[in-house]
Amino acid sequence: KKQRLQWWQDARFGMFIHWGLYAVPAGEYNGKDGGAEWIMDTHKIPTSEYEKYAAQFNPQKFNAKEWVNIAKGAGAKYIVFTSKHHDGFSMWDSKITNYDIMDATPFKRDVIKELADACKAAGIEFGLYHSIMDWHQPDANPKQKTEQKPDFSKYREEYLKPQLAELIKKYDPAILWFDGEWTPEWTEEQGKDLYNYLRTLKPSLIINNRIGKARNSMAGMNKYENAAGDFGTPEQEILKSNSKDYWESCMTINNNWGFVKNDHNWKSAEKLIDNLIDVAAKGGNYLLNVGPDAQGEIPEPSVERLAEMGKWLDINKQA
Ligand code: FUL
Repeated sequence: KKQRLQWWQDARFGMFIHWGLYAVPAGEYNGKDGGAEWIMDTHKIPTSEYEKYAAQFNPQKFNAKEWVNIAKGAGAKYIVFTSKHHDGFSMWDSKITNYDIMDATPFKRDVIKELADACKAAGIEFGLYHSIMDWHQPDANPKQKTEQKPDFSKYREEYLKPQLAELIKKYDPAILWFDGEWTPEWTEEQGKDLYNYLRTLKPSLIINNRIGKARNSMAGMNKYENAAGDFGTPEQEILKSNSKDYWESCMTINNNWGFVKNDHNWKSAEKLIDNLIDVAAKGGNYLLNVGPDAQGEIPEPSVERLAEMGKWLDINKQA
């Protein structure tokens, strides 16, 4: 494990990207504020209603090279991009569903392919965030009011796993970053099985602890030993002291992960640099998030701050 995780630990700094259909409503539904990537749940938007955002998703300004340059300029050594968030929408050309960027949007470009290629060209490692919980798949959704009883094992075997195999085969990600593991049907045993399965598909894969059930809430480190996954995932917080376990703090630059047009609460560049130093000093990684808008652009305040972080890192490399 030490050898497998070496590059990741040395990297120290990554850029998280939350991008999906939720960039279209941008934190507002029927004149009411609230919810970013959670907007479907926040406003209890019915599936058939939420699906309509796909027809509006046409980010003409999307440019994978530009995003990767922003990450590289910031000093980030890897990117983690949302292949599928809780809303269930697939951001790549998936053969397993039509609820994806190629079949359901007028954009019809495989952004994961473009990002994976751009990362490769730039020498940046590429990772994918993938939600186990899925509000769109009837079989994954215990609350879904359909005639048929949801069959979670069907979702797991015939949808979740084939999609992950597809992602590995097509885009060769270095990291899989799971989430939504708290969905009630998911168990530690299923997490371990999935972990083993994915590592047989790609032995060098690095996988976070949210593939299993050991995460201790937002503090993110494991509640018990021998849990599934390779590293802990504190969310919006930094460990109080060094840990013998591998860990990565993920954090937003403003208040939200997904794009919210009224969220202007940007952390200062000083604060972000401070956080990076704090995390690195305690042996962790810092995964800093951006939420591109519906046009495909990373908000300018994020771009500015990331550039300042890069400048600071450059100066201190030479010192
Ligand atoms: C959380 C998710 O529910 C958020 O939407 C976000 O993706 C964050 C990184 O993880 O648990």
